[in-house]
Amino acid sequence: QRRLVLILGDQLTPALSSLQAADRQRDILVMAEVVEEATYVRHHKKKIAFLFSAMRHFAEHLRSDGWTVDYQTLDDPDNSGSLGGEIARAAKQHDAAAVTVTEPGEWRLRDAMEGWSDALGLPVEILPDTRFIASHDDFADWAEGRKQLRMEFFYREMRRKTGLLMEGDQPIGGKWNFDAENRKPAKSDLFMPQPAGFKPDKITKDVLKLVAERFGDHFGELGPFWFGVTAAQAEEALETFIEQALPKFGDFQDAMLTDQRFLYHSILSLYINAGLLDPLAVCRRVETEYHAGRAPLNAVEGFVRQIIGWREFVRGIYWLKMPDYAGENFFNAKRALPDFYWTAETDMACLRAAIMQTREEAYAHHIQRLMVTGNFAMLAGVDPKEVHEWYLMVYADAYEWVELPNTLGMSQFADGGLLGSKPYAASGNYINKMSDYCHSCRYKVQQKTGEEACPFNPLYWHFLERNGDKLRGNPRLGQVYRTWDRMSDEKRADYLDSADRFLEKLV
Ligand code: FAD
Ligand code: DLZ
Ligand code: SF4
Repeated sequence: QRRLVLILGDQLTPALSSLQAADRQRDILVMAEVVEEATYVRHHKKKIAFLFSAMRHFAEHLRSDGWTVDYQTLDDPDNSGSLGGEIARAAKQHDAAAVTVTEPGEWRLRDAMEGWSDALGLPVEILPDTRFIASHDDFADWAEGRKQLRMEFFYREMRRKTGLLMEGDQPIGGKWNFDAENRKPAKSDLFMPQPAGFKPDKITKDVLKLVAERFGDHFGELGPFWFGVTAAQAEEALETFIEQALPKFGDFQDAMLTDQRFLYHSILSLYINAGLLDPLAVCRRVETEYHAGRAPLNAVEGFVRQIIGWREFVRGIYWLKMPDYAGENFFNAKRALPDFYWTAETDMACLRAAIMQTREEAYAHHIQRLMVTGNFAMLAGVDPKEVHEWYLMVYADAYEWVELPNTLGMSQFADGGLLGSKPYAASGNYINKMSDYCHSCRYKVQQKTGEEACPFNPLYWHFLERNGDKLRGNPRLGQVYRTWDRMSDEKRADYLDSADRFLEKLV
């Protein structure tokens, strides 16, 4: 009996569990561009264009591979506007007996799918997403009975499970983690790597036109559009990264430079999350560079840890804790997201740079997300829900399963320390150490208080003081609070007053 197999926009791989379970002679694959997915948050234009083009290319690939694909474009007059509507239309049209889908990455859609079977009067089978190393049960088993969930211990399990960078049951190099070597500031030079860019083909050009017409008022620049949109192009991007940037990936992982948006990062998250690259295959490919002596251990281990450690870990937390997780607000922060997160119009050079490149590229690297835009929002007391929605909208790699724990947990500490042991709060000094932003800033990073002072400086103490009841008991903050307590009353008042003045003007 004929089945429909729904393939979502971030499931673009032939290895997908639903495709593995399907019969290419009998079954029909359904793919649909729908307004609901493009607007449940108003995604960056580049992100929508990337996904629609990648979806259209993948549909072509499937057809050439012998599959029947029912592909609904956004501008088709019959388009119902939602995935539920599209599957209902297709079920009727093709007289299907059942629906199969690989589990979606977001709780929202997973929850909606629970109602599909009743609505359609057909069985709907939801298969596990086998693109991950840890299944939901694996993670739940690991988490069971632990007071704290720490990435480092989970990561070691993933190293053992995959055998990546292992010598028997021991980590290569005698240590699991070389992060201490990965904190060097960078200097710009003429030979900085650039991520592989691709010229839009006819399919992409059609999509760009459609996105400009239909989503022209969404955040972000549509052009120049240089993302890869096929598995082959994503492979090329991987090889470019390996050749140009991987050897220094570790050393400069935390660095930031005004005129270097990509530094030694891979710019692969959008491809991995959409299915164009397989995460484990990427790690194995990168591991061969270490064995061939072309990349040092701190780079290769650091890269592998981001993928089999952090990426898997945040997904585990997401499915373990949703749906309540999205509503957490440990500090009870209520401020609206400042306007400059949309316009980049601010005198703070670090925020301006991070937001401008976000607008133009739908990309910022990890330390910009964590220590610039994230850190500022937490210090200023912005409502974590607004912060979360911003991150989900503006980055080409953003889906809730990976974005939410990173934003709400790691960057805003809104889960009260489930994901991290202390808030990533930092004053201007950290940004100055890791970047060149402060040279071109109107504010003075060395100045602690007053009109000219870097706003991060008073905001840092204001954050700690106003949340003292929640944070003073944290052993990792003991030293910081001792420093605060040792200051004169006058100095403390000066900090708090400077921060209040800044916050009063912040809209
Ligand atoms: P690289 O620095 O080259 O890292 C290599 C790969 O490791 C990435 O491609 C990615 O697949 C993985 N990775 C690295 N760090 C993480 C992490 N913390 N969590 C999960 N995977 C990681 N990543 C997303 O993929 N989608 C998001 O929506 C997202 N939102 C974030 C929001 C905040 C507030 C923060 C602090 C981080 C977020 N991250 C997110 C994690 C990280 O910033 C991005 O994965 C990374 O910047 C992507 O760029 P890259 O491919 O050049 O990464
Ligand atoms: C993000 C996105 C967008 C913008 N558009 C579509 C779409 O039109 N059709 C589709 O199947 N998927 C789209 N996606 C990806 C989904 O939002 C994603 O599959 C879910 O959020 C689950 O991760
Ligand atoms: Fe950012 Fe402060 Fe440096 Fe300006 S001085 S760039 S606001 S850290």
